Amino acid sequence: MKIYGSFTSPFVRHCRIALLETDIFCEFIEIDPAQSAQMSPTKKVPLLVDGDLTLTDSSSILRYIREKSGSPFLPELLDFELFNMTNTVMDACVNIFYLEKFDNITVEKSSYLTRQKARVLSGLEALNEAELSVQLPLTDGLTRLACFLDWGIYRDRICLKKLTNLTRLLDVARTDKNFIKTVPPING
Ligand SMILES: N[C@@H](CCC(=O)N[C@@H](CS)C(=O)NCC(=O)O)C(=O)O
Repeated sequence: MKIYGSFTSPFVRHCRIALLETDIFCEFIEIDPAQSAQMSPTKKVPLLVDGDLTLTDSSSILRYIREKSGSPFLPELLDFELFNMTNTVMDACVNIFYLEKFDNITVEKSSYLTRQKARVLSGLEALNEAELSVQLPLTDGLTRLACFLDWGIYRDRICLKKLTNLTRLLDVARTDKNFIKTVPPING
């Protein structure tokens, strides 16, 4: 089994954490955006290949990893909602990041990006107000959110100053050995 990705992507990080938690052997192959554009029809990472099976989204990859190790994937409705809402907010944030990085299009220059930014802010507030039961091991909904928060801070995209529940979640996640092992590299 091989997983293709980057060491900075929060979507890839969640898969790497799941692999470490389940002890499933999977070779990690680092690829850049040009390679992912060639290898995956979605032109995104992560990408998992296991024999004839190709999975192009972190959600299906996580389900495959969890089920292979005998655990259900996101069995609780509210944890599933947390996972999905985090994905929506994270996609918006990643979008803003890429447009700025590759095309120098900033939020101020685009009304759609202004909407994306508002989505990130209102999403973070709602996530902060959700009643999260934070303890290790984190559920997949909480792991998803922690990967997003850590990436957002790493890329200087979010501020958690007034978001105390999210700060607490990240503090707990940062004590987890697999979260620590998958921390994004400096200058990544
Ligand atoms: N829905 C996808 C999203 C993955 C994603 O957005 N990956 C980013 C890296 S963080 C990417 O490869 N982006 C490349 C691009 O947008 O061209 C998943 O969950 O796997």
